[in-house]
Amino acid sequence: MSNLLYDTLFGRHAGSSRPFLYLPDGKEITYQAFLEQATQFAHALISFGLTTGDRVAVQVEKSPEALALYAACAQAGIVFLPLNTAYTVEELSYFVENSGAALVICDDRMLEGLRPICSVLGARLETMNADGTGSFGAQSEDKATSFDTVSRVGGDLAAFLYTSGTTGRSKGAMLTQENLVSNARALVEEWRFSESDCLLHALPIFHTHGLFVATNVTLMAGSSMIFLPKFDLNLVLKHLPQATSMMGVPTFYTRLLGDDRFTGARARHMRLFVSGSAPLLAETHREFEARTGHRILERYGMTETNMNTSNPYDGARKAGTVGVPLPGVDLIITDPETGKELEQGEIGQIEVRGPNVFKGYWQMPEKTAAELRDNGFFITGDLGRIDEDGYVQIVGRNKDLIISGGYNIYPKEIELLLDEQPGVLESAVVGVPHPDFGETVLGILVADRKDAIDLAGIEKSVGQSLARFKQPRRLVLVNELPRNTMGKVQKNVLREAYKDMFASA
Ligand code: MLC
Ligand code: AMP
Repeated sequence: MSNLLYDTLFGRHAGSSRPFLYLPDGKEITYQAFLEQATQFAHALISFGLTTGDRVAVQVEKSPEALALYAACAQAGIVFLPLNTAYTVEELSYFVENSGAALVICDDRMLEGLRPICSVLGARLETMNADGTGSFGAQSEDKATSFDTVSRVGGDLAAFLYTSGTTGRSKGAMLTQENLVSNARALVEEWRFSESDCLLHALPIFHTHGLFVATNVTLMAGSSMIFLPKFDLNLVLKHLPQATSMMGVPTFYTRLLGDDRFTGARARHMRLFVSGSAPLLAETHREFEARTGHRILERYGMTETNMNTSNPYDGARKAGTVGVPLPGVDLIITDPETGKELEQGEIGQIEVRGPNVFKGYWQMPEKTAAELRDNGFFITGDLGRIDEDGYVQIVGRNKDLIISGGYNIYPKEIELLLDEQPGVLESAVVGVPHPDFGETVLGILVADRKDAIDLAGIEKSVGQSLARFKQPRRLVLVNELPRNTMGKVQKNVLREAYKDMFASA
């Protein structure tokens, strides 16, 4: 049976004794061993009664087994739904319910919290821990290592990735097999990946960057990865000499530059450093080149579209730009009011079209229609311009979004929660510059003057509901929020007023 995603990324390596993953404890996993485990997992999924198109929600630590689950879903025609390990039970409940997941796989530490929700929603619950142990693996051990791959074509769904929205409700971006395969193919060519590459992988695998960029590129090229559980500076420095390439968010690069052990000698042998998910400061770009002789290759993408543009491998890598559209991707700049295409050089909203663009938001036809035009262009919500050489510059966002260390945070979700807290009349959440995370979350509160306001209590309560990375790093009390004549909160005024708050954090 043919299955575009499985055959192209995984099945082609059947029987290969080449290394796929190098783990920090010295263990090596060959492509063949990886695929055998994935196949056993595919059998387990089917034995639970899951069928083509069912969703599997997965909140597990980064591990080879977690990756094998992705392969298993591809092979069994099941939609893979990875979730940030920082999400609280409250946050997870929404994803499980909204996606209608038939199976939830979590770490032991989340089991008790998720049990009641899964029971109400009728979802099966299994566990998988960072070391691969857990009920899911235990039920897969005795399964066969061959499997009749479920037939799937390019337009069929491969994965859901949830992305927050300006209304505070997350949307499930439906990604097809063709979205993933076409993008991996383009990136392998553009970035010249081959079997001789070894990628230092320190990103999480529940987002586009670590899963569909880093991992899919490796699989497509048949190269290998040094698979670190997370970005740990010591481990990254230790393993860099064995790698040929690395992909990261800007925080990875500023952290490396902040460490004297990251010398030119340690990086010189590398072939490629890629940055994305958040703006890379031109200053970081220059400092990196001065230290290592390498120009970081910056690219631009998003959950709904995978990668859209990239600086060239061979040509000029321009600091402060995200390069040119990838082959097959159309990118235009339009007037946010009229939607009309603007002249080259003018600033407007970035729209993209191509085989990389998702199918829409799960069960949200109005939101899909608002962002995905009939002619196939997706309105990214980013503001930019195209320079005289055809390079795209991102100059801002047309959406109220904070990007902290590469994670997207929608202020609305946090404001809704802050507004519910005792003593709070209203709130505004803004992103302010942060030396490590690029931007960080600041909560500005107005007291209702009826109840006493307890900032520590609010922090605690918010901490129970929201993942740590979304929690305001600080709460500030003000008499009133600045508003324009229409009564709209002037977030730009707040951002300006507090821009130096974390300058020396
Ligand atoms: C962790 N914390 C964060 C955070 N990550 N806070 C704000 N922003 C973040 N990004 C919190 C933790 O809860 C903890 O809180 C403290 O910071 C330290 O936790 P840690 O586990 O030690 O994490 P740390 O090493 O600091 O993590 C930072 C990071 C990580 C930058 C290494 O966030 C990361 O790997 N980011 C990559 C995100 C990513 O993959 N994005 C791609 C999205 S896809 P406390 O209280 O203990 O301090 C996409 C499309 C595209 O955008 O174009 O790629
Ligand atoms: P996400 O929804 O998590 O996939 O994040 C996508 C958003 O990250 C984009 O819409 C951009 O705002 C931002 N982004 C990704 N890559 C870059 C980049 N290289 N420079 C600036 N912003 C970026």
